[in-house]
Amino acid sequence: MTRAGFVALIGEPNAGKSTLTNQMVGAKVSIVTHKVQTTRTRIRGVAIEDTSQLVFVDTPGLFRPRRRLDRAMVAAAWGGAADADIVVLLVEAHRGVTEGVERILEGLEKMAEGRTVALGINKIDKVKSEALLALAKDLNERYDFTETFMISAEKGHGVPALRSWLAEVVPEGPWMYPEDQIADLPMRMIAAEMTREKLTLRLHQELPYQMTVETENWEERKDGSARVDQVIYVMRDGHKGIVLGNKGETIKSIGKAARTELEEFMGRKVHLFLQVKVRPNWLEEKERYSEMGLDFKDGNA
Ligand SMILES: Nc1nc2c(ncn2[C@@H]2O[C@H](COP(=O)(O)OP(=O)(O)OP(=O)(O)O)[C@@H](O)[C@H]2O)c(=O)[nH]1
Ligand SMILES: [Mg+2]
Repeated sequence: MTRAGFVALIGEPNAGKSTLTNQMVGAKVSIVTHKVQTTRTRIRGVAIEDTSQLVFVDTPGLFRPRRRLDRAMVAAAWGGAADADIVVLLVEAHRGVTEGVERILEGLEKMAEGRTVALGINKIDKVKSEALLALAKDLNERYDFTETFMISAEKGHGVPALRSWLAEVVPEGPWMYPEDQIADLPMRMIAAEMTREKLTLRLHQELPYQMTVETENWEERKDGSARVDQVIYVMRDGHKGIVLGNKGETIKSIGKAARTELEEFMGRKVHLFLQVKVRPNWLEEKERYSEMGLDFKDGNA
C-alpha cells in the first residue's frame, strides 16, 4: 500500500520555503537567495519517505502585491495551497507574528476549511527555545493548526520529523511520479531559474525585481553536451549596462556561476550563452508570464 500527496509550502517572502523544499528533496530544485520574492512561480519537488511520495509545492511568498507580476505570484501561491492535500505555513522564528503573517492567517481561514494545515516555525537556529514556545502558543491560539513543527530548513533540524509526519498523513494512493524524478519543471525553466538566482545574488536593490530570464534555445550536441541560450530581459538601458558590467565582467561571472550549477545538476557539460535585452514593458507582456509559469490574467488589478 502506498501513499502520495501534494504538500504546499506557504509563507511570507524569505520564510525559507524554497530552502525547505530543497532540503526535503535532497537536491536543489528551487532557487534560494537572502532577498525577498525570489520564487516567482510554483515549483514542484518530489521526495520519498518509506512508502509515501511527497510532492512539495514551493510557492512564491505571500505579500501585499503592487505590480501585475506581484499579483500573479500571490495568486499562484494561494492556488498552490488550494490544490494541495496538506498545507504547511512557514513562519520565521525571529520575526514572529508580523502583519504579513496575520494576513496569511486570515487568508487561510477563508480557503483552508477542512484542510490539514501544519505550522512550521523555521529558522529556529536564530532564537532561544523559550521564545519558540511562546510563538508556537500564540500562533496556535490564532489558528487551529493540525500540528506544529520547529525546524531549521537550512540546517535540517526538525526536518525528518516533519517529513515522517507528512508521509503518514498524505492520502493513500499510487505514486504520481517515477521513483527517480525529483522535480516537475522543464529543464529549460530550471536553467533560467539558476541564472536568475545568480543575477539576484549579484545585483543590488530593485534590479532583481525588474528583470526576468528565459531559455530561448536548447540544443543537444552529439558529444553529449548541451548548448543553452538565454535572454535576460531588463527594463532600461542603464540596467543593461549594470548587468553587463565593466567590459562584460559582471555577466561573465554570472554566466560562469550559472553554468557550473547547471552542469552539476545535469551531470554533463553545458555551453551557456547569455544575452541581455532591454524590454521596457516586459512586466506587461503576456508571453513573459507563460514563460514563468504564471497566469497573466491573475495579474489583472
Ligand atoms: N538561519 C537560517 N536561515 C535560513 C533558514 N532557512 C532559510 N534560511 C535563509 O533564508 C533566506 C530565504 O530563504 P528562501 O528559501 O529563499 O525563502 P523563501 O521562503 O523561498 O523566499 P521567497 O522565494 O522570496 O518567498 C535564505 O538566505 C536562506 O538561506 C534557517 O533555517 N535558518
Ligand atoms: Mg522561494
